[in-house]
Amino acid sequence: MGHCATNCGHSIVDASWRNRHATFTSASYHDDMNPVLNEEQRAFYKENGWLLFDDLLEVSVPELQTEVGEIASWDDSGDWLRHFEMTDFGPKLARTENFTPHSEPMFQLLRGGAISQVAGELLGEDALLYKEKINYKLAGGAGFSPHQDKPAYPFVDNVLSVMVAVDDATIENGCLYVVSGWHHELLKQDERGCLHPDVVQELDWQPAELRAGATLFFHALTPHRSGANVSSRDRRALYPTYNGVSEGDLRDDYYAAKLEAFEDPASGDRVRLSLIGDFEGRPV
Ligand SMILES: O=C(O)CCC(=O)C(=O)O
Repeated sequence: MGHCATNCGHSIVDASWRNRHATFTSASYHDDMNPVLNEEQRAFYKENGWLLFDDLLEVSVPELQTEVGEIASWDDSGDWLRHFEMTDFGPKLARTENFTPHSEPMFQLLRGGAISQVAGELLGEDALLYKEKINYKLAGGAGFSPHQDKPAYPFVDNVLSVMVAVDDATIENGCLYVVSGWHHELLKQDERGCLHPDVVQELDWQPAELRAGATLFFHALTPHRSGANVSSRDRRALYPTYNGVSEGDLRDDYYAAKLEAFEDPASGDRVRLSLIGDFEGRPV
């Protein structure tokens, strides 16, 4: 996954083992002079609320998978967040958040590369990394109820979500389903902050089966959902979220708000991963 800036010959993956507790703090912005998107791609996103790239990443799929495996092995000794779910096969890791300050490969991939460049072009201004998560959806892992992301993102309006497929995502292992062209307003919600059943049944849900390494950009108002992983293969996915620079760097505010909300332990049949109740997994 690239090499050290000093050109010392060590891969950054190796360096990240040594620097696990180092923090990476600077942000980088997009390059106005060298846009990635053409007019057709911009128009497609504007009309549909999503845009897919098969081959945008600067890293190979094995490199991406190695770093995600490394992050999954972290314990609770840092300020990253880990969430677990109960499955028919026992407790499993469901999500890690706030890992770019501790993973140089992820820091470079999500804050300085083509993903943040395209995010900036779609936002219409420089993109700041608002938050990042890995949803593991290991074999037996639960799905996500139909929702729009926007209600889960306080403090920001010009915001978009991205999914990077770490493993192939299929209908059987719980790929996303998205609705095209419904990204212009907040739709009617239920008591969990997810889409109301009346709305859900009206929408045209299309599966987004993605090859590992594919990158899907989608508007924070684009309705989406996903099924459980009923296969025997894991379906890991990386989700960075970006906001426009004019709203400021609100990452610390977001994580403070999340920690405060999570001080009140959730009760009921669902484990909480987010500021809305979209995750259908069971508490451990
Ligand atoms: O990873 C998935 O299956 C869906 C995730 C999702 O919709 C979310 O985290 O908001």
